[in-house]
Amino acid sequence: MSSRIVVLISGSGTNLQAIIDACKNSDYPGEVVGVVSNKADVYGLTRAENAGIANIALAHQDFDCRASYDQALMTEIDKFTPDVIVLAGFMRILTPAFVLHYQGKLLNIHPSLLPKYQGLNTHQRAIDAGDTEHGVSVHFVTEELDGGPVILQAKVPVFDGDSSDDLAARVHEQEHRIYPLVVKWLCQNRLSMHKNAEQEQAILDDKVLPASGYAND
Ligand code: NHR
Ligand code: GAR
Repeated sequence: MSSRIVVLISGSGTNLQAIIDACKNSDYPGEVVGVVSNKADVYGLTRAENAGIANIALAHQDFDCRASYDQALMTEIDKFTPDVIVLAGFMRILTPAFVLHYQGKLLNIHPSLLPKYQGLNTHQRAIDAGDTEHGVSVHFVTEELDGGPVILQAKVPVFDGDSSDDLAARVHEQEHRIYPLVVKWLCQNRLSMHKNAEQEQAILDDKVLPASGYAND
């Protein structure tokens, strides 16, 4: 049976598009049933519209605190009865109540080789540090910002003279390859998150994944 995917965005939605496109394949085990943005007038909402997918903007400015925003967000998301929730360039930090509600079903793509460069401006930070490699991580979302267990990473080189935009474009190509793949694993119920004594772990096909996820160089 096809899993119901809801995608949260704040921007242009190229990762959303990659997932929509993957779902067009008849073998893909999921379908995007709804898209929610915290910003109106972003191109990602147009992408949803063009694909005939239900979409809404829920502006965080209309709420007086994070808890009330997240409560409203949960209400909207739950109307879609989702199996999988995908953050794709969603730029609002989520409360513990939200994270708990979707525990084990909530994925994020973060543009760095976690645990490096949690938070924002990751491409510039990698350049400023003189790194020769950079990349992207797909991870389960937990209360700890960009701290949940990594499922899959992809690496890219950093070249001399790269601007932040150059590097972002190179990372984006890898994002569009790996995010539909990880979403597929979750849709197939091959992937889960478990807590052992100290920490959360990502499990794929009954194997505990190492800190850098299910691929080596
Ligand atoms: N929420 C939780 N609880 N845990 C995570 O791992 C999360 C999360 C919400 C979003 C994405 C994340 C990223 O991949 C993400 C992971 C936004 C910020 C941020 O500082 C940081 C990390 C991420 C997303 N947001 C500001 C805020 O005050 C607003 C910034 C803006 O609007 O431009 O929420 O990097
Ligand atoms: C992606 O590069 C994603 O990794 C990043 O935002 C971009 C969204 O692009 N996410 C974050 O920085 C989360 N804080 P998109 O809207 O074209 O998918």
